[in-house]
Formats: sequence, C-alpha cells, structure tokens
Amino acid sequence: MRNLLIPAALLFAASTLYAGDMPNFTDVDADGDGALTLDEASAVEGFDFTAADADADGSVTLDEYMAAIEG
Ligand SMILES: [Ca+2]
Ligand SMILES: [Ca+2]
Repeated sequence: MRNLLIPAALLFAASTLYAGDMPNFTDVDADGDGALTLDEASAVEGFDFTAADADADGSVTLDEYMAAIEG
C-alpha cells in the first residue's frame, strides 16, 4: 500500500506542473530581493533556470520568470 501511494503522489505533482501551475514569484524569491538565484529557483521542480535567465546574468527577474512559466 505504501509503495503504491508514492508514485501516485509523484504523478499528481507532475500533472500539476504540466498544467502550468507554478509557484508565485514572490513565494520562490526567498530573500525578497526581486530576483531568483539558482538556489532559490532550484526549489521549483521542473524549472529550467538557464533557459529562464534570458539575459544570462545569473538571476531570474519577475519578467524572466513569467516568460519562462508561461512558455
Ligand atoms: Ca532572491
Ligand atoms: Ca536574468
């Protein structure tokens, strides 16, 4: 029973990600400085930091985050 519950939870998490249900920028920005570091962004499962960082300055702004999660 326990072994069946874990994959079900993972499947559910994956399906919500594909539905575009990403966390709010302010929730991910742990220190509230208005930009996401690689560490902060790594808390978002399935988020491609390098792809989202459009100007490659090592941080993801709100604009870059929104563009990334909206595809
Ligand atoms: Ca931050
Ligand atoms: Ca950037």
